[in-house]
Amino acid sequence: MISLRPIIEKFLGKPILDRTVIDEFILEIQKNMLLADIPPKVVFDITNRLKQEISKERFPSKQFIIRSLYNILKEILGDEYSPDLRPRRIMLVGLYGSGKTTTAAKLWKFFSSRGIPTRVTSMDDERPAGKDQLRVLVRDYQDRFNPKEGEMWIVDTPGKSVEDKSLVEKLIRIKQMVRPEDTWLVIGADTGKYAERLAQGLVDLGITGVVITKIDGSGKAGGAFLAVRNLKIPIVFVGYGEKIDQLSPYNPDDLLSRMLGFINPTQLREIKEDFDENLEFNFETYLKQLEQLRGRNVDDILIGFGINLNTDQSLKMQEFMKKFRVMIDSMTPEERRKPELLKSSDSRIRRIARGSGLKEIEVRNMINRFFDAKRAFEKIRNDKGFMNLLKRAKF
Ligand SMILES: Nc1nc2c(ncn2[C@@H]2O[C@H](COP(=O)(O)OP(=O)(O)OP(=O)(O)O)[C@@H](O)[C@H]2O)c(=O)[nH]1
Ligand SMILES: [Mg+2]
Repeated sequence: MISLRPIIEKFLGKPILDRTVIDEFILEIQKNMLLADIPPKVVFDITNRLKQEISKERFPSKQFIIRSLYNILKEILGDEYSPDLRPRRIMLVGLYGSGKTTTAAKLWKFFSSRGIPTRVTSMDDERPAGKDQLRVLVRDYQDRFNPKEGEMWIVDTPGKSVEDKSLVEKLIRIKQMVRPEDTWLVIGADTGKYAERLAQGLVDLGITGVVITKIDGSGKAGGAFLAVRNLKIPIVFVGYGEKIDQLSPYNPDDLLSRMLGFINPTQLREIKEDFDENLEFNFETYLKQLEQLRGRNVDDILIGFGINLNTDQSLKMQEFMKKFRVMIDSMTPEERRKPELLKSSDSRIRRIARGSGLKEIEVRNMINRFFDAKRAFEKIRNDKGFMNLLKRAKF
C-alpha cells in the first residue's frame, strides 16, 4: 500500500513554508502516486485540486495543506460500505487467480458469523480442485445449487483472462441459472490502475460491486482503489490476507490512514494531547487513558496505530474496558502503581477476583493483556519517527 507518511513527515519538518517547499511537496506526492500505479488522470486531478485549495488562502499553513489533501482523497475514495445482510444470491466473478475462491470462503465466514445461514457452491467446472479448496475452508459447502428461502448463497465461478470471450459467455450462462441479486467482481490489488479496464471488460455481466483482494501484498493497491472509484461501481469488501477472516467491508477512512501513515488531522491532535512520552505506564495511568478514550471512536484511534478491528472485536473491546475498570477498582493503590506486584501473586489475584466479581482466569487474562499493552506502548514510545511526527505536528 502506498504510504505518503515519509513525504508528509519531511514536509512538516521544513522550517519555513514558501512556494518552493509547497511545489516540492506536490511534486513528490505526484511522483509517489504515479509509482503506486494510481492512474495519471486521478493523480493530476488530486494535485490540481490541492493547488487550487492552496491558492485560495493568502497564508496557507502546513496543517491547512495536509488537511486539504486529506479531504480531497477522502472525497475521491467515496463512501464506506455498510454490508447488506439480507439473504440473497451473490455470484463472484473475476480473472484467473484474483482471489474468488478465497473470497467466497471469507464471505461465508463473514455472513455466517453474523447469524445468517450461508451456503457456498462452486460453478467452476474448469478446475475441480477449486471445489476441494472450498470444501476445506467452508463448513457449509454444497455440491448442488438449490437455494431456499432465507439462505445466503455465495457462488464461485471459473476465471480466465478477460480477452477470452468464452469466459464472459460462460459467466453469462451461469448467471442466467443462478439469477444472483448481486454480482461482485473480484480484483487483485496487484492489478493496479488496470483494474478499471478490467472491470469495463466485464461490465456486460451487470457488476453490482467490486471486491479488492491482496491489498496486503501490493504496492499498487492505492491504484486499484482509485481506478475502480472512477467507474462508479461501489467497492464492497477488501481482502487483506490469505486467512479466512482477513476480509473487511470497504472503509475509506481505514485506507486513508494507511495511505497517509496516520489518522486524520483531528485525531492526530487528540493523540498528541494524550500521548505523554514520560508517562509511567501502570494500571492507574492506563485506566485514565481508557477513560479518555471513552466517548471517542476507539476504532479510529487504534487504526491510527495500524490496528484494525472488525465490529465483533470492537464490541469485545468495549466489554473488556468495562471489566477492566471493575478489576482496577478492586486493586490496592499500591498494586495500581506497581503492576509487577500482580505478576506472580496468586493470592492477590484471588482477592481481586473476589472483590470485583470476576473469574480468576478473567483477571489473569486482563493482567496479561495489560502487560501486552505496556509492551506496545513502549514500542511506540521508541518509534522515533512517530514521536517526531507527533512533536512537530501543530494541528
Ligand atoms: N495475500 C493475500 N493472498 C490472497 C488474498 N486473497 C487470495 N489470496 C491468494 O491468492 C491465490 C489465488 O486465490 P484463489 O482464491 O484461488 O483465486 P481464484 O480467483 O479462485 O483463482 P482461480 O479459481 O484459479 O481463477 C491463493 O494463493 C490465495 O491464498 C488476499 O487478500 N491476500
Ligand atoms: Mg477459484
